[in-house]
This record gives sequence, C-alpha cells and structure tokens, in this order.
Amino acid sequence: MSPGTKIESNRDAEVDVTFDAVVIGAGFAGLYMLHRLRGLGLSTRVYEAGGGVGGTWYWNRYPGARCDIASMQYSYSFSEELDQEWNWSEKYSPQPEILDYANHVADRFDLRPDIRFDTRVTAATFDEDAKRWTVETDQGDRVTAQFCVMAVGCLSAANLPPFTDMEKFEGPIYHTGEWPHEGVDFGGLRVGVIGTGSSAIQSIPVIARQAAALVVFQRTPNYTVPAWNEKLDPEYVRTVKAGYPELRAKMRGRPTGFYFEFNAQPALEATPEERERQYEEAWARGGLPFLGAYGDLLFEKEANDTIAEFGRKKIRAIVNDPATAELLCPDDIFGCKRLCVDTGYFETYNLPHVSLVDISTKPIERFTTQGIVADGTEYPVDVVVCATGFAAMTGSFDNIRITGRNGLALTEKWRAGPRTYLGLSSQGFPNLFMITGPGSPSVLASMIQAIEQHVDWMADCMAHMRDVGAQTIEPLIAYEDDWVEHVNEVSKVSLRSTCSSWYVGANVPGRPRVFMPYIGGFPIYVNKCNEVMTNGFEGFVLDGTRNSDAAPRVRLTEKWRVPVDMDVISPAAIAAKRVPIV
Ligand code: N01
Repeated sequence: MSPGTKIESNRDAEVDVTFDAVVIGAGFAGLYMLHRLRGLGLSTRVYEAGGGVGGTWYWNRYPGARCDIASMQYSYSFSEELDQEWNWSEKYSPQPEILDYANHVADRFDLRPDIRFDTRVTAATFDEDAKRWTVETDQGDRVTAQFCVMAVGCLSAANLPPFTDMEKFEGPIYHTGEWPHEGVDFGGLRVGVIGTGSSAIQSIPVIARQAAALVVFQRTPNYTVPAWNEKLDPEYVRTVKAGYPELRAKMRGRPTGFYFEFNAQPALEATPEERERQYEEAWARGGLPFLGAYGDLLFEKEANDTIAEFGRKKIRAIVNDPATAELLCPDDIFGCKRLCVDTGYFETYNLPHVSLVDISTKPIERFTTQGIVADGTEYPVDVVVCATGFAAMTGSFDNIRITGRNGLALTEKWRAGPRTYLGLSSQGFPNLFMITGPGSPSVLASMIQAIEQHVDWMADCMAHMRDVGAQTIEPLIAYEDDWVEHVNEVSKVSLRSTCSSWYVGANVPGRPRVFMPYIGGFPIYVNKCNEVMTNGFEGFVLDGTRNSDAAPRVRLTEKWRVPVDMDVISPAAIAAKRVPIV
C-alpha cells in the first residue's frame, strides 16, 4: 500500500462498543501505543483524522519537508529487527521516506486492523460512575474505554491567521501543515509565502526553483544553520547498525534525547579568535548541533550575543543585497525560537525573481482577489502558502471537547496554561494519558525518543493497574502543582523562556504565555519518571486497588533509566548553566 492511501470509507459507526483503551492519533505515538497495548492483551481502538498513519509526516507534505534530527537517530528503538532491516538514504530524511517508515511499521506489526482512519475524535467524556471514558467521533462512533490516550501530537493544530478579506482571494491558499496529497505545481506561478519559520525556510528554496516569482512576507527573521544534507554512505550505515544499542543508550543520556558532539566550555571564557574557530567548525558540521559549540549559549545573554553575531555575519556574507541581508538578520537571542536547519535558504534571496517584504511593523493589511496588501502596496500573487505554524502543544487538545470529573472541561482547567503532572496526565482527568504532553521534554527532545519513553511508562503503568486491580489512576493536585512550578522555574534558567515563540504560546494571539515543554533535560526527566514508578506511583492515586503490595513492574520503563556513570547531564550542570540544549 502506498503511503497516505485511504483504506477506510463508508464503514459503519461503532456505537456502544467497549474497549480497554482508545488511542487518539496514529502518528508515531499512536502506533507504538497500539503495539504496546496489544502486547498487554488490551483491546484497543485507534481513531485517526487522516487517511493514513504517520501524523506530522502524513500532513506536512510541503516541498522540502525533512527532519532536522539525523536519520540514524530519528526512528523507534523498541525493535532491534526493525533497526536492522530499515535503511535511511540521506543524512536528514525527507518527509516521504519518514512516511514510508511509518507505513512500514504499521504493516510490519500489523497495526492497521485496529485503526479507524478518516475519523476525527470530537469529544471524550469521563463517566464517574462507570469510571470509563466515552469517546465520540465525527463519523458517529460512540465507544467507551477504561483508558483514553492522547497521541495527538505537539505541532498538529494548524494556525491559519484570519487575514482580512482572505476569502476574496481567487487563487488557492495552502497551509504547510495541511498540504494537498497530490502536491502543488508552482510552475509559471507567482507565489506568496507568509512566514519564515522552519516550514517556510525549508519550502522557500524549493518553491523558488519552480515559481515564476516568489514574494516572502516576513514578520520576524529567523536564525538558520545549513543542514549539509547528503546521501548516507552504506559503510557508515553498517557501522551505526552494528552499534545501535550503544548509540541509543548515548542518545538517552543527552538533554535532547539525541546524540552529537558538544563542547560544555563557556563561550565567554574563550578568546574571540577561539570562538570564531569553534563557530566555523560547528557551522561546517551544520544542523542543530551548531548550538553545541559552547555550553552557556542558551543561558548567558553575553555568550549568546557572540553566536548571534556570527549568525548575522554568515547572512551578510551569503545575501548579495545589503538591504535584504539586514532584513534577514534577526536581532534576538540565537536559538531562542526553535533553530531552523536549511538547504540554500539565504542563497534563495539572491535569485532575481525572489523578494522579501518586511511586515514586522505593519502587518499584512488584507487580501485582494489577486494578491496581498502590505504597507499600502499590493503584491500580485496567484497562490498563497501560509507557513504560519501551529497552536503548539495544547492546540490539538483544545480541538477535542475533553470533560473530566465533575464536568470539568480541560480547556477550562488549562485556561491560564496547561497543568499536568510530568506531562503524563492532569488531575481531574483519571486514566487520560498524554503522550509528550505539556510539562514533558517533548519538543525539546528528539520526538520519537520522547514518545517511546512515555508509551513505555504508560504501558507499565497499565500493566501494574491490572496487577493490583486498580480502576483509575490520577495525579494528586499537590504533586501536579509542584511539577508545574518546577517546569516554570527550570524554564527561567534558559534564555528560551524570554522570547515570543510557540514554546510559550506567543505565536497565536490570545493564548496564555507559559513555557510549555520541560527544559530540564531528557535524562533528568526520565529518571524522575522511573523514580515515581518505582516508588509505587508516587504522586498518583490508584483507585480501587485490591492488591496494594504488588510492586510495579518496570520492565519497559527500566530500559530508559540512564546509568549514573554515563555521560549524563546532571541537575548540577544545569544549575551551573553548562548544558547545550538545542
Ligand atoms: O511554524 P513557526 P513552522 N502574520 O511557528 C509567521 C517544527 N518543524 O511550521 O515569528 C504574519 O515556527 C511567524 O512569524 P513570527 C519545528 O519545531 C520542524 O515553521 O511569529 N506572519 C513565523 O515566521 C518548528 O519550530 C521541521 O513573528 C505570521 C511563521 O509564520 C515548528 O515545527 C520542519 C503570522 C511560523 O513559524 C513550527 O514550524 C518544520 C501572521 N499573522 C517544522 N502568524 C523540521 O524537522 C504567524 N506568522 C526541520
């Protein structure tokens, strides 16, 4: 079956059917959760809004879409056979290959029969008497389950700003996160791209190669580092595969959940000449590890100024027109927003048919039938691409009516920002699990690593609940409050909390400003999760427990424990501000 093929249509709605678990989403989180639940013998239904598996990689089919984590690390680690049989072709995988991988996993582990595609969950409601969740979909399904698992993704609710008179525009308007499956032929067309985040920076060079004219509307310039993408050498692939378990262990010891060489020394203790050499070497390696040039770059503004100036120097060296180069130079913290990784982005502005429009002080005024008006000038375009990002972390939760105990709506509880215990669940919503939920490392770690660790913890938790006869698990409010406070406190250590990024919800008007992911580092977080489990689910209430003496079975969770003698980033290192977090 080719990726994205629709396999479900005209099915009968499932009404009054009961499952042990319902999983919402069939991206990498939902697929692995289903696999684990099956292993526990739990009956499971997965509902997926898309026509196929893959989540992010199913929807984000825009030209140039590719991963910014090295291919050999951006994959599941749960199956040694899967590791050995799958072959990545490039240093950074293109979207179609990652989608192929998701489809391969779905087929290899025979996951499709339990997934209902083209089905969007509309509501999940906790029934206190039955201690079960009722889940409803836009296809008329109404099923109940003991567990409801949110596998909805962190960057999956598209943000399409309501530009004035948008509906009057006569050409097509696309969002990068909801790209048409048949692709878009820009040949001979005048294209307008709104936004200069990761999606824009990846797609602009590719669109420019096809379009007759390209106008980029930029609200905030972004730092980006070259990917230096290349075909993978088969010999390198063989070497990595021979030592995959060791590589996976090294990845788990890193704050980001992926492995790269870094220099923990402070930039401010190096001479300007040493720094220049170090930055040049890191630039030559490229990608997100560029931020590993020094350990204090995201902690000390003065240190960050040095790498920011290096970044601007590169832009000025690449872009021929000085005025355009200046517009492209960010003046904020380097790496404060998610660092972008590109192939030929700044070079694109040297092409005669590409232009940049600064909308930083005067936003887009309106659309017309044939173009976009900014600062009184109409820019004629045939097609508009909105690379305007996502309502991150909580957007996909907001899109489902989730109601917990006492009729409490999750949107209401999270009105001032998400509140969770360990990013795993939220008080008042028993048995509702959140894979890579707000308050966990999630988007600050390599996503597949973060997903697997959460799923393994949840599967062990459910196995334990079965062992002891518990009907529900729910965090205690005091532990949840402490965790939320800790997540906030840790975020203040990093310069990342200071700018208006999607990490803090600032990219979408009206959202509360809260630093949502946990920035304390993946291994510290993992060890905390393990400790909570081995301490008998400390901070959680297990209701209905019959056999409270049974020790938690930490089979899967144990895999994630980071040995103390490893290259672990300790809390002391974070306190000393010597940790490259990318
Ligand atoms: O979204 P973004 P994205 N008028 O929010 C602009 C991951 N990802 O889809 O900066 C005009 O970063 C907005 O301007 P500003 C990755 O984690 C990974 O690009 O808010 N402009 C910004 O320029 C990434 O960080 C990969 O001032 C408006 C842009 O739109 C995350 O997804 C690839 C506007 C949105 O940028 C999101 O990236 C792609 C308005 N009203 C994405 N509203 C890789 O793995 C927004 N903008 C490589």
